[in-house]
Parts: sequence; structure tokens; C-alpha cells
Amino acid sequence: LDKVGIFMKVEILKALKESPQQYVSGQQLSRLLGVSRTAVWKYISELRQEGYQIESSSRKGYKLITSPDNLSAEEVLVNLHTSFLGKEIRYYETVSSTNNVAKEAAARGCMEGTVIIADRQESGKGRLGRHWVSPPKSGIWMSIVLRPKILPMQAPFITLLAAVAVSKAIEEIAQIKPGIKWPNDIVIHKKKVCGILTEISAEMEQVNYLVVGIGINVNFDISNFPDHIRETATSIKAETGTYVNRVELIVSLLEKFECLYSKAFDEKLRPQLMEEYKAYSVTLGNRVRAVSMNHAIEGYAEDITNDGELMIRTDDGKLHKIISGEVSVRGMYGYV
Ligand code: BT5
Repeated sequence: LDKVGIFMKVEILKALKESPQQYVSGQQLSRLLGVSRTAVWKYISELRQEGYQIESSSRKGYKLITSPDNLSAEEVLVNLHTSFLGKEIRYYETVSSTNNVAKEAAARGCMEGTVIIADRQESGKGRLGRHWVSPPKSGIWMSIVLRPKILPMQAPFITLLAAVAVSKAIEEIAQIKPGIKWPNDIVIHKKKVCGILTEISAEMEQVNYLVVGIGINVNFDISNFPDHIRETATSIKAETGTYVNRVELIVSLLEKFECLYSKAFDEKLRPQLMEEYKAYSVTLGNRVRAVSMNHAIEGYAEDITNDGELMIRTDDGKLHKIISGEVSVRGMYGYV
């Protein structure tokens, strides 16, 4: 990973974007970065190879014409305003699963907030060994490494916050309000647009790291969905009819997640965070069926506690607390 190269390219892009449609001289860039003009030229050529259209004139310098419509660490970093989340971004064209890459990075001690993004996953993972369909150019397949100082049993709460962050970002960038199906499926018009898979490395008393894996169907065409999910899945573009810029969505998501995460450990703020979650819930107030290891219960989703557990009232009047598992909502995919 060429961290210096990424840093230099981000700084060059920032400078070029600050003077839209104007030339920035090679000398200015070389002074800004503290490298030679030849080095500047080398980074500019790399940016061109990555799809940036940059005009150059030997007298006037460089001018950014267009940015590529693909994912890259540079594009995200240029636009991102966070203090720790996404300060290190590793972008790959193809990986097996961004969660696996993130777990390896975490085990080797990468810093908190490191983000792994891929354009395509060869073996994207859902929960319980299920497969996550992750074709190129149309989705966000991303994993975030966190090192919260919490007990392992508190980890699900962080995942709920990730669901809120995704929902807020979709709302901001695509102007459509999604719903959250407990615990963390994001749905639009009753179909699944995003799934979250959190993996944890922990001892009894402490979390070593969490990897929060987020998969969002952004610009998928419905006709491209494989048969087995065509009825249940959707994409932002399929529901809104408009193309969504993935970089903008990632930036918004990381900024919103950092903001929520920074409040997550203040007990006093929990009720407020859970209110935000509940405002998106499509589970609350509906008839649901919860299936766990060995039994199923059916009832009415009455509340979600401040720790994120789902309270289900069964027809005999009893209240059940569900900590994790599969909960399907009547009228929505998966309810049989
Ligand atoms: C999830 O599992 O919803 C978690 C998905 C997490 C994916 C991200 S992508 C980045 C990171 N790296 C990974 O390898 N994974 C994470 P679950 O609730 O078990 O749902 C899985 C089920 O959703 C599958 O069995 C399919 O029925 C359906 N499904 C598969 N691909 C889908 C897609 N692209 N969109 C909607 N539904 C899908």
C-alpha cells in the first residue's frame, strides 16, 4: 500500500478542486507538497490512469476537467471530513470479502477507523454463512474496523448505529427515506437494499476489534439481480429512478457513523440514539415472527429497548425479549 502516494494524490486533487476549471501551476503544487515538479508530474499521470481527466499546459500547469465515476480511496478522502473514521482507506478492485480483508488488517494492528472498500466481492458474506451478491460498479461493499472499549455483549448496539448511519446517508444523498428491519436490514418499499454483517474478535471482558461490514445496492438494475433475490432485493436506483454517486454516499455514511459512534458510549445519550433508530424501524408496531436456534415465536413487535433488544408480545400476553436472530415482518420478504 503506497500511503505516501495516496496522500500526495489527495493533496493534489484538493488543490485542483479548490480552483475549479482553472490552472494550478506545477511549481505551486511542488511547493505545497514539498516534492519536485517531476514528482508532481508522476502523481498527475497516476491520477490520469485512475480516470481523472487533467489538462496540462507547460506554462500554466494543471487543470482538473472531470473526476472518474469509480471508487477510489483518493475520491473518498478528498471529500471526507471526519476525525478518525476513514482516515485510512484501502480500496481494492476485487476481494473475496471486505470483512475478511478488514479482519486480517485488524489482527495485524491497523488503526481504528480503517475502512476497506472493494468494487466487487468474489465471496461476499451474509450472516450465518449465507452469500451476499456483490457485483462490480453498482454497489458499496465496505468494512470498518472499530476498537470500542466495551463488553462483547454490547457490540450489537454498534451495529444498530451503523444501520442508522446508512439510513441517514441514503436519506440525504438519494432523498428517499428507508426503513430498518430489526436488527439491521435496510429496506426501501419493503425490499432489502442493504445488509450489515458485524464480526467480532473478543475475550470475555473486552472487545479486541469489531468489523462492521456494510453492503448497499446502489445502482443495480433489477434485471441484473440473480433469480433467488429478485423478489426480495432492490437498489437505491431501482427505487428512486436516479443514479447515485457512490463516493458521495460513502462520505455521508462515514460522517454520520462517526457522529453516532462518538455518542455511543455515553449512557445518557442512549435513549436519544435509540429514538433515532426507532424512527426508521419498519418492525415496530407490526406482526413479526422470530426464529432462533430451536424455536420460533410469533407476535407483535412492541418496543426496542435502549440496548437494542426487540420486545415481542405474543398472543397469550407474554412479553419476550429478543437479543439477536432472524425476525421477519408480516407483509415483507421472508415472512411465511
Ligand atoms: C446480511 O446478511 O444482510 C449481511 C450482508 C453484509 C454484506 C457486506 S458487503 C461488505 C462486507 N463484506 C462481506 O463479505 N459482507 C459484508 P443476511 O441477513 O444473512 O442476508 C443474506 C441474504 O440476503 C442472502 O441469503 C440473500 O437472500 C439476500 N441477499 C444476498 N445478496 C443480496 C443483495 N446484494 N441485496 C439484497 N439481498 C441480498
